[in-house]
Amino acid sequence: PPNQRLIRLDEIHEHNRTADTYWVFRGDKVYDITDWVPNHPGGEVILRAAGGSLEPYWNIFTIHQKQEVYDVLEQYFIARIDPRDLVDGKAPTGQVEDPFKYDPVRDSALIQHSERPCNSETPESELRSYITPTEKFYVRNHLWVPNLHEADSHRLTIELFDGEEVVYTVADLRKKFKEYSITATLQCSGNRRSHMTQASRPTNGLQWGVGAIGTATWSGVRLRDVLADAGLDLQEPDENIKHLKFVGAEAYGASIPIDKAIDRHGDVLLAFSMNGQPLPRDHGFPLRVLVPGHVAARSVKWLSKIVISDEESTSQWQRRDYKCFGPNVRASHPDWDSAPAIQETPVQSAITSVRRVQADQLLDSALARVYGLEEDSVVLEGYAFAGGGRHIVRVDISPDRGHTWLQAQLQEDGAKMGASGSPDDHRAWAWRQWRAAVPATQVSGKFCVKATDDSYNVQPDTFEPTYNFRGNLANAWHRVPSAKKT
Ligand code: MTE
Ligand code: MO
Repeated sequence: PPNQRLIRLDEIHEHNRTADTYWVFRGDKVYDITDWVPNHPGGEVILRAAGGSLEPYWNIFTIHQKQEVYDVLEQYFIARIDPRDLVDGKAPTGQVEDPFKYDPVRDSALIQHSERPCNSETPESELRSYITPTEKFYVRNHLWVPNLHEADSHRLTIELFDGEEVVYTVADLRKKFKEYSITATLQCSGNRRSHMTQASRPTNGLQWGVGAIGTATWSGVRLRDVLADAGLDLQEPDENIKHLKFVGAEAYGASIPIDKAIDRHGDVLLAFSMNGQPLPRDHGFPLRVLVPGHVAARSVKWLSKIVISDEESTSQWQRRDYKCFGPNVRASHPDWDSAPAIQETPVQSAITSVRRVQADQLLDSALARVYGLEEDSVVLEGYAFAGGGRHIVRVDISPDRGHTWLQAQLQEDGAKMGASGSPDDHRAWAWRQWRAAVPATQVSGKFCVKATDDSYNVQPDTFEPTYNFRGNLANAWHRVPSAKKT
């Protein structure tokens, strides 16, 4: 039978990532995974295992240790390993380099949800400044931080629709194109997921609080300028071009619709600095995409390749994880393709501080005047953010679980104008900070906050109607116990 073919380890090693066909082994079985690579939900990271054993990687990415994955692998079985190369019936797996070994040291003030990969949120105290301090900006890594240390020589490849490739170094980008700055909020799709879980049912994913969001001034070159230079006709792009795929150096990938990428008011940047400094390694050094108004998952860090395409990125982060299904849909049976990938995000708000202030200490007299306060009061602070460039027009606060409401004071809009440079085109790419105060005697039960954007989109009052098993886009009213002190 054909399955009796035996292969020596040396021959397997030759089918590594530099070869035309990729082989891997597990136990004493050999698989030719060449045809699987384009379909691998985690992208080309799978090539790290080519020519050797899958097992060390599956020990790092334990998500693979399930029947569904074993079944996929079995389809690519080609042979067994020659018994001369086996010890106790298995081939030696060898040592692999720890991919996390180049991860940077992080600020100890960040609230860590996982270490490898690093997922850490901004503490509430740091969410109250308009620009989030760079070292306190939340970090959301699906994999490791790639070992990139040279900014100038880092290469970005742009694959045009006909397959032709144009390469720019970061130094080329700086030299050739005008630099723009935009102030934009990045919000993870999972921000406030823990609130959905607590109010409704369990969700898959990191249980973020209010801090998987932050605002920075990003500088770089306009993506549309670079695309035009590379050869894309911005006025009349080929009608089959639908998406722009972004590939990160560590293997993460995502895409955005071509319209957003080439919109002169879309302000999509290839950014190399954050708050006036080179991007920190955790935030994409030396180059990241910044897609303002869209879920942060599309702002691909450590950008190494852009593909002009007729289809979305095939990564799991485009085709699976960042989608919302109905409240009834179970994690085990989603029809992944039935829901669109999240791009622009819905309106969001959160309370980041609740402070009781004595009548004689109403330090902020402006706030006391606005609200006519003369007695002991509670001062609330927070943020509100609308996706898609929509402005926040109002933030409502309830001191009594939603029975009565008052309007918060929106703090100054500290955003620099969009990359288009005209104040008339100023899209709201960044959050608004807000403050409110209520007499302590009016407080009963929980505080609630909800925001309204300039399309009159509002937040749902409870989580149940928008519950989804992935816990994405958790934006129901934020409720905070009135007893809580910050
Ligand atoms: N880009 C790469 N290359 N790898 C990643 O893991 N995570 C995405 C996005 N871009 C990610 C990435 C997600 S889900 C989010 S929320 C943001 O980066 C987080 O950006 P930050 O870590 O700079 O806050
Ligand atoms: Mo995210």
